[in-house]
Amino acid sequence: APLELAPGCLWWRGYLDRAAQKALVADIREVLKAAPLFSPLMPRTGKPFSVRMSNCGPLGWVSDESGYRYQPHHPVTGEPWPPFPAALRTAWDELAGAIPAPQACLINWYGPEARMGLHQDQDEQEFSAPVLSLSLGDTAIFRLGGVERRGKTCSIHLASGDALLLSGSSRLAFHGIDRILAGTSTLLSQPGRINLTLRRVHPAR
Ligand code: MD3
Ligand code: FE
Repeated sequence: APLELAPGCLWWRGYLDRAAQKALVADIREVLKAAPLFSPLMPRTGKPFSVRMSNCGPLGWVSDESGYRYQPHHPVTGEPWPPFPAALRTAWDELAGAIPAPQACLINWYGPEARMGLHQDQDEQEFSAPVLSLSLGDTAIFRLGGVERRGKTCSIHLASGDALLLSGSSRLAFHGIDRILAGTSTLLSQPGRINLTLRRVHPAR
């Protein structure tokens, strides 16, 4: 059974076993052959994020000097994003329940020094659908706050195989990755972490 970290924030530790984690990493490596990791740039400053990214599914999240958005093609190759691996749809169906299909899966690649500052996910037009996150590789120190930037926060260690579902009042909570604990997992052939976030971008009807 999951742990409820905050209203609407459910945490399944070890949701994927080691074999399922390995199979999913193999799926993601195939996706990345077709849609290579790119370095998104921050709007306005044009500074690169320390996290590299790619996507699969009909839509993908991108960022550059003109802003954040979802688009159907890779910003560098111009190719459509590869389809979702079947395992991602299975995880969505099991954990998010009988709700409209996800439209985007953002793939975040963290090297040992990468981090992600406290932010809200507000680039979707559908906030009533949950976001589902799956973690692979090295453990991350994840921080979850409230819907206001200055509110209290709590931290958990997100380990390889963990799933986190954000719905209800947690959907617009501030969150970030303070740091990666390099060397805590042997899943990937190098130090680092992959985070997958499955999202609905547009309302279903
Ligand atoms: C809480 N990713 O891609 S995953 C992101 O580990 C993002 O790469 C982090 O924040 C990562 O936007 C955190 C957990 C997560 C994902 C989406 C959320 C937590 C969230 C949306 C709302 C609230
Ligand atoms: Fe986020």
